[in-house]
Amino acid sequence: MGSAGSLNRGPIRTLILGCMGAGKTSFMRQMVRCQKKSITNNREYYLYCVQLNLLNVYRELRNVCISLEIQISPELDAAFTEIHEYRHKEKFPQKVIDAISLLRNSQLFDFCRMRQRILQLPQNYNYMIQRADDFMQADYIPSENDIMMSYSQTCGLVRDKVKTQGYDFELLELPGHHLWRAKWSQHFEDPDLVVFVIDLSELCDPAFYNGVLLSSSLICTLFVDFLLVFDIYLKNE
Ligand SMILES: Nc1nc2c(ncn2[C@@H]2O[C@H](COP(=O)(O)OP(=O)(O)OP(=O)(O)O)[C@@H](O)[C@H]2O)c(=O)[nH]1
Ligand SMILES: [Mg+2]
Repeated sequence: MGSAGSLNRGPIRTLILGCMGAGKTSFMRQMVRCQKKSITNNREYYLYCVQLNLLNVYRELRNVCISLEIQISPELDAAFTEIHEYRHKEKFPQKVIDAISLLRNSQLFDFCRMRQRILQLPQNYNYMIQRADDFMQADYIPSENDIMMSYSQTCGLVRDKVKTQGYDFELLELPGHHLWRAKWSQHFEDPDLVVFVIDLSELCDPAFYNGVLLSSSLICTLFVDFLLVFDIYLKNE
């Protein structure tokens, strides 16, 4: 980085790339946390996002049960339907709380794990289930960790400035959705630093548990695409 980030050179312009859900926003939040110890003064604004992550775990669990041919009792099936049809408002009604509690206390997760070690559930599902009771409290306000562990897709450009380890950084996250990936190359002109975030669990799951070659994974394809675009950009410079 040389003297980038010093008073003379201005902040280190950092472009953060990677596929959807790879951890770009989490990376930015970690950087902010390094500096300020807190990622937001408005934790209550993240209530909907955190609760939606919890609902999504149970919406996906139903699909997992179906694909693994796990028997679902009529009672549990009714609970899934309740969650599936619920139009999310920030205060969960009692019937949704009951449905979540019923499913959480059922053995469905264990049955699924017995059939398949890595489940096709949101990667934060363990955390969400463990914290479910708190999320359902009427006076619940998300903690910093709850926000860090929740996922919501970034739309548009997200910028932040942080100072850490004596350097100033100007962070720019570009969303990983394919519509945005086409625009990545437009931003290569600017940065001093490019951070490409890869979700190692996605690389590890197929490699260690299914024996699938890494070269066939979406992430590898995406990373190669990224290198090609970057290479073309450098050659045009
Ligand atoms: N287990 C684990 N989960 C993580 C870690 N870092 C991030 N996550 C989770 O991975 C998800 C990543 O979400 P984001 O950081 O919002 O993903 P993103 O790359 O910004 O995705 P888009 O904005 O959609 O392009 C969140 O659910 C995080 O909780 C980690 O170190 N360990
Ligand atoms: Mg993001």
